[in-house]
Amino acid sequence: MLAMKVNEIAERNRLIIGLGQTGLAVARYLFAKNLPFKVMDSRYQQHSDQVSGKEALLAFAPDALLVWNGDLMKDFDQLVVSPGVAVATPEIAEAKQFGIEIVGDIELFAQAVTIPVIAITGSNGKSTVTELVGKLIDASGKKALIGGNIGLPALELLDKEGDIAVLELSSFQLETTDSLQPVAATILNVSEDHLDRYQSYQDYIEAKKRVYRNARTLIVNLDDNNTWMIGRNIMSFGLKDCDWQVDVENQVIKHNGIEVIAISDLTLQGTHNALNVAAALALIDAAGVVINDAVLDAAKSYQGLAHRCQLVALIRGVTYINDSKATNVGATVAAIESFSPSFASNIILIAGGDAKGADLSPLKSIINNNLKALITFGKDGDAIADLAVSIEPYKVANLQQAVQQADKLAQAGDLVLLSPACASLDMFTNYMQRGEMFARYVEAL
Ligand code: UMA
Ligand code: ADP
Repeated sequence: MLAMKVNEIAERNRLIIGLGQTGLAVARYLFAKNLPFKVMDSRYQQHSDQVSGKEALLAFAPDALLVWNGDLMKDFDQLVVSPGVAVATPEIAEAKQFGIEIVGDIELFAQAVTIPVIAITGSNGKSTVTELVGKLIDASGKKALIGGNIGLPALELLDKEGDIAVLELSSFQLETTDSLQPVAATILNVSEDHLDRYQSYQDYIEAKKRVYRNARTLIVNLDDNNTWMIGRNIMSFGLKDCDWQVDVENQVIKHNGIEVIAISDLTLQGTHNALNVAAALALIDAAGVVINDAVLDAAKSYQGLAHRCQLVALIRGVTYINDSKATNVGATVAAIESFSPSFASNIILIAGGDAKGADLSPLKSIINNNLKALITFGKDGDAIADLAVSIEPYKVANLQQAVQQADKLAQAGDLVLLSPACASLDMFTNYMQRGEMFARYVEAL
């Protein structure tokens, strides 16, 4: 049982900040340990009911929820801050100045976990690689527990039986984590994201690099120097000659120069996904998992997650793909690059939403060289449309109109790709709702 800890978590006067999934998991964890805690959420200011976890919390801790109050924060020993709340929030920054310790849920997890941890971060591919690593470990005969930013708070893994914990970690979670000692840690790739939360791109990269602190083996992407850290125990993956290479010319994945998987045998599509498979194999290799035929078969048959380059329908010869999880420019570039060999210039891209302050210019050449048409919508849709010079962009008011416009333009053999390069939150609850709405509008055609 994971709950049999070596390091018993110390009793402190704790304040949980944020009552989403994370805050609730921290509260449940401390409650189960009989440790004191209170909770504040910035959305709970004037006794409003706008806080998702409120009812669930009050069911077991009726006095725990306090109204947001910066002065009161200074009465606690430790703030356990949810990833959705910036540590730079004035009240939290002030408490920190005052000497209050700031941690996150992953730090509490790190202090309690007793099984090896694989830690995965990066701008894109985290969830895919996390789930895949879990499946590969399971195929090897060991039991993986997956959690973190992928959607299951890490602390909830502590009650479960397993041999290796596989954590997807966001830059936000890494900012408040010090004690994690992964057996293997990776930054898969870095491209601009979350610049609404960071003062600079470099700050975002530095947050990601915290995953390597105390890691036994660092898994770096040889093609992306922002993922490197010099002078440590390193294993590499990438397109060039390295430990786990995606050899595009010969269409194989190689380990130390020897072919292990033909890319055509993978169910996942695109070079970016072949790199995800190479990274996953490197991670389990570094964690000491034996890579046998069952593991390689699991890699080949892995189908990927919904909303990531997912086939929605083939209607009158037109392929519709939902890549709603492309919430940054890097993901959209990867999607178009992976579909271009099959669809040449027959790609109709639907993009737009909240660009989170990112530099959109890396989309420019791909828009002008690889697309048949561009349809934009949402808060930063116009900024994307402005990048088009060799094609005339279509600016529409919403996703439904975008799908209808795509239908008017599409001919048999074309690909209609929803890959927004933006967050969905200006018009949808989340990327999943955006992807589901896309599928619904497509089905109605
Ligand atoms: N919020 C406030 N005030 C508060 C607390 C939250 O306004 O006091 C807002 C935040 O700004 C945010 C939302 O509420 O918009 C939820 O924030 P949260 O930290 O409470 O979210 P959780 O429900 O705990 O979910 C978090 C991660 N969310 C974020 O990092 C924003 C989830 O990642 C993660 O799955 C979950 O913990 C379990 O570990 C989601 C995410 O979008 C999928 N992550 C970002 C990404 O992948 O790009 C980093
Ligand atoms: P994350 O958890 O980092 O957001 P996901 O696996 O959920 O990553 O994929 C998010 C988006 O990034 C999807 O649009 C997906 O197609 C794309 N993607 C996945 N892997 C990569 C990669 N290695 N490089 C670039 N884009 C990728």
